[in-house]
Amino acid sequence: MSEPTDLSPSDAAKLAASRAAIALVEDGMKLGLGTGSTAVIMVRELAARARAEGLSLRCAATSQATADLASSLGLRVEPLDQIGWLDLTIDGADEVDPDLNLIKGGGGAHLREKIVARASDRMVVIADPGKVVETLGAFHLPVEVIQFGWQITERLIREMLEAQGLGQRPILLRKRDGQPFLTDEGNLILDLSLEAIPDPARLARGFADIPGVVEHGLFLGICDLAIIGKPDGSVVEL
Ligand code: ABF
Repeated sequence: MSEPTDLSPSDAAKLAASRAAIALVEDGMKLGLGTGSTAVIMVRELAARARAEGLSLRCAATSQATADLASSLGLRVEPLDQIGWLDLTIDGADEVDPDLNLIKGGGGAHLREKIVARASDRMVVIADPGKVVETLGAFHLPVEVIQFGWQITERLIREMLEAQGLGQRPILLRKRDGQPFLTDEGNLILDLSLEAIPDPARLARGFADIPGVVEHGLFLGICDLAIIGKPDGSVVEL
């Protein structure tokens, strides 16, 4: 793989994490490919390694954007159901805590990301040091909701947060170019500014009781390994 020049410290860290994760890939593997800027770097590196070593890989993508990128680089991308169970998924995250719990969904792809991650023997997160936190919640928590009755769903979320002592926090309907952002599944996203999530498992159970919630960005007990890259090219594993 050629050495990129002029990388920002953050991109150098993402590259280091990507390369360490890609070292886990073996010929014949079925892979889940994440979404986001770290995943873009990882997919580029993966494609370069697959080309250089003639690896035979089958990939399921967590978003249309990743599917398009991976295909354009020569990786074999197939529908998840066609591949079946995956050996390894490599994805980015918005926050990682010391127990490997995550917030994901800043890119709006957490529904597919969670399905793909749960369909994998191993889920590895790649991130730069800015993603590591003691307590989840400084990053907004994305909640994907169906369009039908979304304002009722928002109200039920507010009531649930209130009941859990997390009330009175801003909830924003995500927009892009002034229009409601639609996920790959055609749903809306509500971004919750919670500041801190003292009991992520309790919050996840709260979302499970609200019918219009399709999926939230808390990934609890799903990640097996987090590889944190540093700008100097080294990595730390959590
Ligand atoms: C996806 O991309 C997400 O779930 C997460 O929100 C985001 C991380 O993006 P980046 O790598 O650009 O920080 O994996």
